[in-house]
Amino acid sequence: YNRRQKGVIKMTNEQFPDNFLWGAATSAFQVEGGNQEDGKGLSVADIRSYPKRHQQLDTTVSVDHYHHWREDVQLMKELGLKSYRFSINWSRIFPNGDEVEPNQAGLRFYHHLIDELVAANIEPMVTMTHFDQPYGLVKKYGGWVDRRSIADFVKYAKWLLKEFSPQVRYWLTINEQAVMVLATDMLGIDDHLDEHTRYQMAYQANYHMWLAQAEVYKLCHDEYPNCMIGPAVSYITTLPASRKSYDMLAAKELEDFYSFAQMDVAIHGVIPKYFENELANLNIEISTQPGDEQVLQEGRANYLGVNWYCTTIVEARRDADPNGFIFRRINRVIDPDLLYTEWGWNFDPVGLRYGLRQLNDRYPNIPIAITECGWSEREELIEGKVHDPQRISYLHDHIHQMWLAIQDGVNVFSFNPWSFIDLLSNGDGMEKRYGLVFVDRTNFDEKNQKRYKKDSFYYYQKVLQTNSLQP
Ligand code: BGP
Repeated sequence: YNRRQKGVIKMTNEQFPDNFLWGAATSAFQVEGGNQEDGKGLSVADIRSYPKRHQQLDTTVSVDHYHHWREDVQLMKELGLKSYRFSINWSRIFPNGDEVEPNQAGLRFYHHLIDELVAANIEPMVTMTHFDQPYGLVKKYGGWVDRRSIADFVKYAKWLLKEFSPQVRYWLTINEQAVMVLATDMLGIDDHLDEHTRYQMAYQANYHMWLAQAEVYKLCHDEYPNCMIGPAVSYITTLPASRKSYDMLAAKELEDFYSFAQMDVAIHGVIPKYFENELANLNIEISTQPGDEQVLQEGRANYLGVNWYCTTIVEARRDADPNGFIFRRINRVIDPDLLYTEWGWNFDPVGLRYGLRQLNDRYPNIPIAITECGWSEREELIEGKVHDPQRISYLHDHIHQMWLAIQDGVNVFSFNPWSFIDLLSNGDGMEKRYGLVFVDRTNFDEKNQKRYKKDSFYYYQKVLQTNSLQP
């Protein structure tokens, strides 16, 4: 593909607010390894089958952050991070998910990590679960699909808040719920079931996740009023392929269903009618209990974690059944003017500003942390160096658009590139890299996992040092 270099941007004095939280992000199963050490149980992420060609790649070692955490925090310090977004591995704390008491060795690991971060003046931003429900709960009752999962998550969240809240002020409950619901095996649902059954189960799970989070939001506000808590939502800003009303409606319907439903429930505490209509199109019925509406209403997030990578462009399929599922009513369109990664994710920084403006219109002045934002490449080490100009360009242009959005009045207080360090991609293992730090291993060769700073590390370091965008 055509490698686009940095866009021509008219520079103004792009200074960021003094207390802006410059971070970087990872998640537990993607970096830690040590997936059965110190009493850890297996999680859905650990057992989930990777695509066939990556069968030998698993979470046993990942990039071995479990044994390199001190060195990794040193690198964060050198980078100048003000915050670090990571997740706690649920099954390190509750190995099977249903224990009454937590695994002390699991708590200890995160105490050490958090102490080290705080000592380095790095504010921890912690995700409670990032695709990693304990597999024990899936075996016991089907995981999130079963209503008992609510109590097991709330118990876990209570422990986390109690143990870590003095040091951790920023909490994210569940990472990218909408992604798990669509890729149903991420919830531990058997791939062999027919599609209707899988979706029926997945949207029931989605409902339980909403209730569980609402309980945790309320608990957190009541007992830890200094904390901020919200979901980490996958926000794919969705653009119409043309100005025709049907294409614009198709884009809106997809964006509403996939991204805004998640945020509407977290912020407004009500399940939107447009979401229920889509489930009706799928012939899905959600089983509920009296009092659920009140739980959703009483437990709401006080900030939004937004995972933002790219836009998607869609057109309406005008021959489709108007009462069919939204994904059958649209086609995805490729814009020949945009650069795409090898995996089909575009480079469309203005889409970030547009998306942030939409969020602010919908939830006026809501505090927003961009909890993921990044560019993937295949990369290798050449004479101890990794040159990643496209990632630098991506960071530059997205930080620029975020700055413009802040000037527009959007309340963005934190930015976290995905990812701090190379890690297992969800579908492509080590082939698809996002890190500011390179890790020397490949899918099938663990090597020594030695760390190397990429060019983008030094670029981002300058932004953090000056608290402003570097031309
Ligand atoms: C988000 C996830 C991350 C991360 C990222 C990149 O959906 O929250 O866990 O993996 O996307 O996706 P991928 O790994 O598929 O490239």
